[in-house]
Amino acid sequence: MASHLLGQPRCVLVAAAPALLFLSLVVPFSAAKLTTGYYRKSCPSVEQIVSDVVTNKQIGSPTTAAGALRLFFHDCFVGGCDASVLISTNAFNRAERDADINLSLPGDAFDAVVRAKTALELRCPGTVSCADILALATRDLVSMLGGPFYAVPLGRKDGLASHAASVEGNLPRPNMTMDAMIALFAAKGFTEQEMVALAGAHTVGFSHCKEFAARIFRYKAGEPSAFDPSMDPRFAQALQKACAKYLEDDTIATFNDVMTPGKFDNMYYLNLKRGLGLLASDHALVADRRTKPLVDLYAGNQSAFFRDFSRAMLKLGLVGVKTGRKGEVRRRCHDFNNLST
Ligand code: HEM
Ligand SMILES: *[C@@H]1O[C@H](CO)[C@@H](O)[C@H](O)[C@H]1NC(C)=O
Ligand SMILES: *[C@@H]1O[C@H](CO)[C@@H](O)[C@H](O)[C@H]1NC(C)=O
Ligand SMILES: CC(=O)N[C@H]1CO[C@H](CO)[C@@H](O)[C@@H]1O
Repeated sequence: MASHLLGQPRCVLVAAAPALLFLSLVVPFSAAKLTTGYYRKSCPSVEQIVSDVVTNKQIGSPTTAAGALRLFFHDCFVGGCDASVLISTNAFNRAERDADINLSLPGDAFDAVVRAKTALELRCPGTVSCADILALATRDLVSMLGGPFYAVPLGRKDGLASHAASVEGNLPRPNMTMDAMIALFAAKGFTEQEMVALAGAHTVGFSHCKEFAARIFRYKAGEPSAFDPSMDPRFAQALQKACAKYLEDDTIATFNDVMTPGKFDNMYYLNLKRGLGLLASDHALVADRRTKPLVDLYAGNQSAFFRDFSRAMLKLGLVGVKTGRKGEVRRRCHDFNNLST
């Protein structure tokens, strides 16, 4: 691996020094084979094509970007960044995307990848993996929202398995303790600092009411309107109003970042300090002494957030990557090439 391609001293260190690999067991050796120039000969315009397609998609459907970012995270944390999250359930297999937690993995983000794949199949058939498309699309969409633009090493193969049952235990839940959350990210090779930087993704997108209902309804037994006292009272009351009918209507959702919902910025961290964090897991970052200094850092310095978010996203994109014969380049992103697998 050429170190300049990653430009990431920490990742280079991990890849170049096998003795250190025990620190992050899930970044496999194969990840070192990814390069930004992977399709230089076989599909030189891949980045331009993906960028054109997803830019158009985002303009038409502004929820695409946050959806893609979450989709990428879920894909990488469940069995590696191998587009297994894109596989459709069929009569023989309940796929990853149909785990309960998928609620709201939104159609627009799937569609953005499918459209980019269609455009790429016309230009360079059978060449670019769906896993690489999702990684590129996510990067492009983050930067469209005002976030950082970072290099994306390529050469991921698409995975050969996708099971709903593999999801449990691999994704964080809003009601997890900080110990459990730190342990989950550590198991995927991420430090506390990287976890806090990645959580900054919640500066965009939505959450459904049931994900934070426990904070705003009956926080104290027998008191229907009691909310978590760590929340700004006006924020909590506004959420109670917005979510009043959430049990009858499970589509009701609210912005993760109430101040600048569609902008990728460091407002998420400023919100946490003001009691404007939406999920219990968001607020926990500012309440825990291990993570609070990092929240303070990113709240005070957007460049530091962008730098660390970019590095952590690059690392996220290497989790469990498959190369060579460990995977395939799918013809259609939602089906394995051999449909009977
Ligand atoms: C730290 C632990 C995390 C927890 C507990 C968590 C949990 C959640 C939950 C419950 C939602 C709302 C889903 C819904 O109701 O539709 C959500 C949304 C979202 N999450 Fe996370 N998440 C975490 C970390 C991350 C990371 C690391 C990323 C990406 C790098 C991410 C990206 C997103 C995005 C972009 C959305 C908005 C999706 C949309 O608008 O469609 N999250 N998260
Ligand atoms: C967290 O929520 C999930 C899903 O709603 C539930 O199954 C689990 O028991 C909860 N865990 C804790 C520690 O409350
Ligand atoms: C903010 O972070 C950047 C990037 O790490 C650093 O170069 C800069 O000095 C920091 N700014 C302040 C005011 O601390
Ligand atoms: C977007 C998506 O794939 N949603 C699915 C999530 O899982 C439920 C069943 O658990 C399906 O009905 C949805 O279609």
